[in-house]
Amino acid sequence: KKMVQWDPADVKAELIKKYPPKVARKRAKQIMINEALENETPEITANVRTTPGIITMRGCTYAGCKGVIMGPTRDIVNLVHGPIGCSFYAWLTRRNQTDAGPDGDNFINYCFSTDMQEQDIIFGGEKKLAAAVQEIYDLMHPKSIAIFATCPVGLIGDDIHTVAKNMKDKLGDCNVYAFSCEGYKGVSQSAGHHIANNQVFRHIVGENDTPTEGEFKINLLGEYNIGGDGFEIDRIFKKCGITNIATFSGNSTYDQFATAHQADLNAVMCHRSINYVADMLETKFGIPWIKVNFIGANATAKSLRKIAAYFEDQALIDRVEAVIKEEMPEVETAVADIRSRTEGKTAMLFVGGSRAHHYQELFKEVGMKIISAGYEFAHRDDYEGRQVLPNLKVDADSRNIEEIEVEADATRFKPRKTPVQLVALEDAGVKFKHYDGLAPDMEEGTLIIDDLNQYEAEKLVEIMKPDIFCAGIKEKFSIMKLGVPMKQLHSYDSGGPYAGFQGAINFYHEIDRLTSSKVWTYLKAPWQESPELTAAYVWE
Ligand code: CFN
Ligand code: HCA
Repeated sequence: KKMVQWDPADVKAELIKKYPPKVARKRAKQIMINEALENETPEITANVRTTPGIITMRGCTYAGCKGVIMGPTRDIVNLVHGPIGCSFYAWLTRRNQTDAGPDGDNFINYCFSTDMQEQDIIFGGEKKLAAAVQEIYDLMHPKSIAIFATCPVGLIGDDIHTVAKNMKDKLGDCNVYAFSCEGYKGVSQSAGHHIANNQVFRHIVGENDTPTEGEFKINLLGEYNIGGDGFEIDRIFKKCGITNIATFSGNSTYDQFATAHQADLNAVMCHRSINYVADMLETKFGIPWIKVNFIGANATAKSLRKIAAYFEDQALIDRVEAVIKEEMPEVETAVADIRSRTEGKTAMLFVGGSRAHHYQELFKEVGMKIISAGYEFAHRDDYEGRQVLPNLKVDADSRNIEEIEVEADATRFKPRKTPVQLVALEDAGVKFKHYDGLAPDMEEGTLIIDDLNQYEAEKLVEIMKPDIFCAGIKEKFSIMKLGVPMKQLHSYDSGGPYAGFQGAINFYHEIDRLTSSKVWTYLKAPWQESPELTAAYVWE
């Protein structure tokens, strides 16, 4: 096995060498060499605009709102108001699975769009939108219709919220609401999460007071059932006797959201995408939240124990221990089988806003090292592992939330605080939530890179030669062409589930298969086989 040693400072210098000075200065702040973890969290710039011209890995605000948060709901009809491309290219791309049972509504396979044309852009699209809502109602009779604006709608100023309200009044038994989630609204998907969370809370949560059954009632926040992850987590909850009232939003229903205020505890899986709902549920309904992670077998066991500990019920604590004891032997057998092949191998993870962190657990369980990782759009708190509670103003009697800033401020935590100062602030009454962050969990000397782009991804792989690179579909083939195995951690390629105990076993086997395959050694570019072709292929 090769042992390439690099100086992280050299790698960083190499990554930004080609940029114009201004761009290089900006990128330098988003590339961090991890350091002094116990005493101080190193600083990284995050959640800022991508420099035009750079091919970012990010998606848009509409992707975050419609695709990520609302997409996985199964009985709410998601209607996209905009040109058909916005809808078509987002149609069934996220592998969020559903199971509606024999009688449940499931609209997930459909693609609903107002198909705006030039004439709608010129004369306005509100009438067309109202007609589309009526058509959906007549055809499907859903409990609820959600409307999503794409870029042109914001530019021409269609009042989608008034259309939604009028249609809700007209239809009577169908809750209709709208999301101003035009793609350009923020610097990434992240603004879309925020817009979605606010509207779900304002229009749905608390709408249904029919009592829910169950002794230990929780909501699972920030789990989107990609590749069936949510099914595996629900299987484990059920075994433990924990009732999951609502998952936000994998395989979820309108009524799950509407009854979510009846839970005793919120377990937050992907903090980045859903922290807003967690905070609002705490502020308005007094439901506390804890951070969990079901990616990794040990992380799963730890999260179950955390939930059980919250309820302080001995029978539940014992049951959770029994479930862990029953599930772990199969996990341990799988690790013992493959660890001899995976031990010491290296991985890079560049994904969204939480998986670049959560998946490190799974790699560590099979003895692999993470040499570089980063988020596409996370905020500084996700890197650093703490959150300042937003100053939410929720009116106790009505559902009015004073809009909190949609565009989070990258300078929110400046001047930087050391943990000692943070504790002092807490003592002084400033409320913080602490949870694991990516930087404190990574080793010293590793490279943490925010909003990695196509150019840097290839450079990084060329220099550091990881045994596996994890990212999304846009990166997949350029990395494979470099002869490095690539695993998609968004869609899981065609695999999954990877959450929970069974998911962990699936993932170990997948990583073993990818990193132990000899196929990569057969892959040679034409200019590597015939150096005389170099001039024709490599032009730099
Ligand atoms: S399922 Fe989640 S786990 S919701 Fe978020 S931050 Fe995206 S769609 Mo892609 S895979 Fe990714 Fe996370 Fe949370 Fe998914 S890491 S980028 S917006 N994400
Ligand atoms: C999105 C969704 C995405 C994209 C995945 C990818 C997802 O950001 O619009 O780039 O492979 O998980 O489906 O993050």
